Amino acid sequence: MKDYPFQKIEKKWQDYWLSNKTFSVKEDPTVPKEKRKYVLDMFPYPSAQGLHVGHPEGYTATDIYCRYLRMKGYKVLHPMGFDSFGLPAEIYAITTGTHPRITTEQNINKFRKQIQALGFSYDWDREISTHTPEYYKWTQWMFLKMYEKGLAYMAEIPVWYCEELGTVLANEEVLQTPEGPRSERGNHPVVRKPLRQWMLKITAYADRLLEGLDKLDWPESIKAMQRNWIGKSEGANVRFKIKGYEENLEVFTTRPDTLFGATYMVIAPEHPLVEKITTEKQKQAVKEYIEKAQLKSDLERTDLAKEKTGVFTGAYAINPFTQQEIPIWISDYILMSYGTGAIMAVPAHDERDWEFAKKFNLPIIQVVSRDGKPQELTEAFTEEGISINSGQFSGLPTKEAKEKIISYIEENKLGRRAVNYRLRDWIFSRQRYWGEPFPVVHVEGDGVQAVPYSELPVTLPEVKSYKPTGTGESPLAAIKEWVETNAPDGSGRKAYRETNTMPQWAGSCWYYLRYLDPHNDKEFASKDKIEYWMPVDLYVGGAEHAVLHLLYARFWHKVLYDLGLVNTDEPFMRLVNQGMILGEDGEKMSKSRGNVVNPDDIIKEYGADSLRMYEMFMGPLEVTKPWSTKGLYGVHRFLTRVWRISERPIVETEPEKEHLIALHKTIKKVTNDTDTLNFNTAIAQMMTYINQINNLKEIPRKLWEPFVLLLAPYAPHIAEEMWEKLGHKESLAYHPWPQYDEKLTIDKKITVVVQINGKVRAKLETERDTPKEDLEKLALSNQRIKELLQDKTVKKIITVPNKIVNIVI
Ligand code: ANZ
Repeated sequence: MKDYPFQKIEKKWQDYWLSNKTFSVKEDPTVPKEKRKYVLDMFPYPSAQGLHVGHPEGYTATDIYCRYLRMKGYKVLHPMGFDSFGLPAEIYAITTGTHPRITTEQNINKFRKQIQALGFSYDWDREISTHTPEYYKWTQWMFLKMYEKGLAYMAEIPVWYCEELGTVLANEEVLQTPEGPRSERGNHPVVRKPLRQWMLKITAYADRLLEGLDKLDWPESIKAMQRNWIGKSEGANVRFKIKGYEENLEVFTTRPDTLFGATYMVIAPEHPLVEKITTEKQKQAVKEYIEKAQLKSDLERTDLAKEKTGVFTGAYAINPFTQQEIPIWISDYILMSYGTGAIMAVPAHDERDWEFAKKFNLPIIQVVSRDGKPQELTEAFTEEGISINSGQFSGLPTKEAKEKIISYIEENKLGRRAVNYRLRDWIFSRQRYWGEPFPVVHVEGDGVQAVPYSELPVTLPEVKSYKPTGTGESPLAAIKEWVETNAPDGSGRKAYRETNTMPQWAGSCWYYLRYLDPHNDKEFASKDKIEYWMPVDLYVGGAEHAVLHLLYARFWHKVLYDLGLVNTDEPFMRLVNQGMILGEDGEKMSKSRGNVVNPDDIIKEYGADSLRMYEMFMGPLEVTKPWSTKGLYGVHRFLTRVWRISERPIVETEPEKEHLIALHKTIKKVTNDTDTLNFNTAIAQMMTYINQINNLKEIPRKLWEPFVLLLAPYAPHIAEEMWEKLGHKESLAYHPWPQYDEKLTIDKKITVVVQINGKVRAKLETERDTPKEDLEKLALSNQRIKELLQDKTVKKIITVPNKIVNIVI
């Protein structure tokens, strides 16, 4: 099939687009807002491995959509860049001594080449990389804005620390294994360690991050994951007296209606009262228990399936509703980081409390039932129902009981209504070299001072060794000349630079804004340009970013919005997640399985157009699908057939009606499907069309030109080449999209049902408007009807044209 010279064609058009800047876009104020579109891809981390076949999937989808929109007359912003700070380059530097900037920039060059070899229509004048000082100057600038607003603060908190990697890891970067917690990267042991960290107060935005989801056109599954991650719970904080002590034990509960059933209390091993209230007799057991708990992760501790463990403190609390003395236990299923770090246990109505009570023989009192009557419980009854055994509140349905009890609690000063979020503040520092330095210094005897805006960026110094110091500090801590400086207030006092760096998420929180104005050295982006393009109309990327990146970026954007720096309070109006591409064997692609498909090889052998089109033809964009070499051949054969047709004589004669109908149906289907991102079915329709016209020896121009335009977003190189062969001097990139004639797309064939005595017995495929007599003849000659009528007499036939033939016997 060598007659389709894809290599030559693809190189030619890629060079053409680049040198003519075909896809660079300028703001034109005469274009109305609704005619502008911002279509964004999740920018890649430039890994040493280069592009994998998952990248072109999302990138092809947005490229098709952008090319289509341009032909529809839209002004389209479609940029690309690199998320170029990150751990792999630093780890590589530790072993080889090569500066992370050097490897990162090599990788970027490789990525750019690979991306360009796929013919994507990015505006390369807007390319950015998050590791450049011109970029991270603004990341630092935004951090200072947050610091000024009180949204960035320092805290000493227990974090996952990996000795081997020499860094703190986020919860999501830690795996629970039978050998204990391990780093996701490299499988090294990790431990809990209290360290001073920079934190961002994302919790202050919890409610708005929740509410904002309602107006977004995002997959429901992603919204659900964000809601769950934020985890809003409503209930009350209630104070219990501790027998023999001044202090109260405060708990958070979402079920204040079950207070009469609280038969014991449980506090977290880290709870500040543990030491105080533990009796002499229990000291040793408590100490041992706490040591064990420290080795577990939150996930492990709260795992429902896990066998409950615990230890009695020896102390008692007083249930403020029953006045009963109830024992205070310690258990690791209570997290110090949630609510108040203590609970009232209601074993009759909470699964974990039930298990715990069964194991340690604690009393179980039912206080809610389905019908207001007590029953024999064999497990916790966790549903809502009617309160029982609850004094004056008995007989109330759960919702009402909650409200009444909360009012009672507030009136009697036992506590107050409370809301809790699972969302925690964002640990925003890493003990690494290859990241954005914090623009702050620690002044001797005076704490933190911001570096003045005029001195930004605070650039990364050159270092000799990238190895972490092992004390939990970043390699930057070892560079005295950089660390030691003077206080920015001019007081002449000694100051030390912050040696932590920002996490990789920082740069990706706002990169979509820098594309708007990438060379501006006065602002991160001008107001006009933000106003012109924002918000992003379509954002495409992997579902693995469901919470972290997509939640962090939304938070960051809301902060900028509150500062009056952006014009919308949400950055990404519509989100689409491409499905994962699995190996030919149906397994996730991985080096160790040996099932990785390399896009470079495919491009070399079959061309970028074949790869693009194949990835779109595999199935709906959002679903997970396995690679199929056969499928790739199929698409390549299709493009070869298209190429061969383009080599036939083009004639100016009027096409046959049947071919015109085929064309207009194709225009209609490809238009609708491209508009709704249903690329696989659009391609199937183009294939049908090619089969329908393939037997023509000469091709009427009227049948060919529109097809070339329809194909262009999908296989732009071959389309441009064929367009040129048709005699056009200019790229088709901005040529108007073909129109269809609705009349030519209406199906002529219709289905008429045949009934016998009102029961449907057969269906006839006929031409629309077949005359009554012909319909009756057709019905009576139908095989099934003939059989059914064999020995019957037909009394009457009632026929409604285009609809029904009813035979009465
Ligand atoms: C009494 C009770 C009775 C509860 C009942 C539940 C059911 P969410 O929805 O996750 O917010 N809880 C409170 N703080 C906790 C902590 N630090 N660690 C572990 N568990 C904690 O759940 C809130 C419920 O989880 C609270 O309501 C509390 O148990 C428990 F029939 O209080 B409940």
